[in-house]
Amino acid sequence: MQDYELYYWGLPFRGNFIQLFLEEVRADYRKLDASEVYPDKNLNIQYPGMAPPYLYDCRAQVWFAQMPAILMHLAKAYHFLPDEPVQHTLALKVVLDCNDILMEITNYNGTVMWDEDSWTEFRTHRLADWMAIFEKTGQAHRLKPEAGYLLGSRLTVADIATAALFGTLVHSFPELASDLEHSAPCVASLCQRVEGRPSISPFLEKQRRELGKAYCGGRIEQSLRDVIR
Ligand SMILES: N[C@@H](CCC(=O)N[C@@H](CS)C(=O)NCC(=O)O)C(=O)O
Repeated sequence: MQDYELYYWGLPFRGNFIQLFLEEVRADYRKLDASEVYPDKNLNIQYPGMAPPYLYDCRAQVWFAQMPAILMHLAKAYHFLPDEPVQHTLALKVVLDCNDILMEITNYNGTVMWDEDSWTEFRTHRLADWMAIFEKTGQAHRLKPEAGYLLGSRLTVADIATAALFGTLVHSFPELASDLEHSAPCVASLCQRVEGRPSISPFLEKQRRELGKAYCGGRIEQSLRDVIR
């Protein structure tokens, strides 16, 4: 029996936050398709969530939904939280910021499709501000262009989440690489360092070979592709 089962679609979007972490710690896990649980069996699990990702902790025999909760569960188990208690809260704040950005970039899970004007407004203001928020957090912890981590002296869950967010975004939409470079240059290179880690890069190479530039899927990804250029 492996230690974890991760249920997500064949897409990076929210799943990669969990999967990059599991790869980094070389966890013994199985990735299964979200359709094994969602939507039909969703209410049958112990602590149902509204939507994927789901993590089943096989040893504890507990189901978790909600990406930030899953990531914090793993971070505690593998000592991937910063050492200072105040920084624990900051790590959670970073993961929640990431999840807010996922929600915003998909226009609230595809509730409304992007058009040129709404996308330009979002890209120029809120997305740029979000990037600057990460850069400022890193600078407060001595993140430099060629070295350092978002919350201090060692790799934590906040770095994995940051790379899963912005690394995936600029891979899937290379047009946004210059936005990240402009608003958050140290974060841009942090993402490259995390993605290049020996534990993570073989996974990403294989995933990107198989999935290409796929991001969140569905009509909302198409709408993003139509407006990003
Ligand atoms: N707040 C949840 C959001 C989960 C979520 O929206 N999942 C998306 C895929 S990334 C989905 O399948 N949505 C379909 C739905 O909400 O029914 C989390 O962070 O895990």
